[in-house]
Amino acid sequence: MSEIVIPHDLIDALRGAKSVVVLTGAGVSAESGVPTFRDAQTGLWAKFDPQELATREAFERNPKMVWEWYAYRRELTARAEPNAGHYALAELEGRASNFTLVTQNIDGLHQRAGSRNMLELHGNIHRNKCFQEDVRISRWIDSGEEPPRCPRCNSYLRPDVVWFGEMLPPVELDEAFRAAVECDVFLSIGTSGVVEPAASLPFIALQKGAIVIEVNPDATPLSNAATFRLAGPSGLVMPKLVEAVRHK
Ligand code: BJW
Repeated sequence: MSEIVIPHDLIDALRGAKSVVVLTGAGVSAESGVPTFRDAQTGLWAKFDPQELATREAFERNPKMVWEWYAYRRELTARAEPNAGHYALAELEGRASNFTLVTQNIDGLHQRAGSRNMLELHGNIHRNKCFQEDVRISRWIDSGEEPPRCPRCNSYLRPDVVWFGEMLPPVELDEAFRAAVECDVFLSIGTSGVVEPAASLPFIALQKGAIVIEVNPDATPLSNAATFRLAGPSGLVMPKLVEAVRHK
């Protein structure tokens, strides 16, 4: 990989920004050993398409299989540690006057790295809710059945994540759109940019005149439109970028 050079104009924009928004995706956790969503699944799950497991219909058809897929990923993310990219973002939050981290990730690694002003658009794998009533449930009786049953209505429990065809949490979504409209610098990091409505956020920021920076080793639908593209892994690029903002 060629050396990543951070342009001076980009550093100046970040240092002068009154409001910074960062959108993250699964690529940010790749260097923590969490597979990205669209990467080939590993081991037992290699033969399943994740896009066909992350739906209400899949859960209705085979609740035990979908629950076990999430149990496997919950354990994987619980064992993972935040990487240099997560820590760089937590530091950037401390340096920017008005900073919003919008994440599509459900793994909780940003929080563990110290990020605070965060919006989780697709939920969190470490929480559960009732499939029927959609209320969060944190305790239940473990009868050994999988999925476990809701202690209120006896329906199945499911992970508190957003599946295809489901609405995103409205408060977080509104706040993310408002932040994208108002920011002067927007970073899109480690996301393929194919899942709506999150994929629209950098384009809204661009339309409103923000500087948009993409960090991703691979090209995405945003790459040609972005003001700056840093083609490399976030665990390498983000510490460099924050270092450059720290001392110019
Ligand atoms: C690195 C790296 C390194 C690797 N460093 N980078 C408008 C048009 C068309 C369709 C729709 C639309 N509006 C809504 C839809 C339908 C649908 C949708 O968008 N479908 C598209 C796939 C076509 N959206 C929805 O259904 C959403 N709901 C909704 O809009 O409700 C209203 C509505 C419903 C129905 C119809 C119309 C309106 C809900 C979306 C929920 C997404 N949920 C998931 C699963 C969460 C739980 C789980 O994990 O199991 O969220 S899907 C999955 O994709 C997950 C992710 O958060 C999300 C985004 O993926 P992400 O993070 O970008 O990961 P990858 O794997 O795609 O990419 C990784 C990237 O990292 C790559 O680019 C790598 O290069 C890069 N990378 N290493 C930096 N080291």
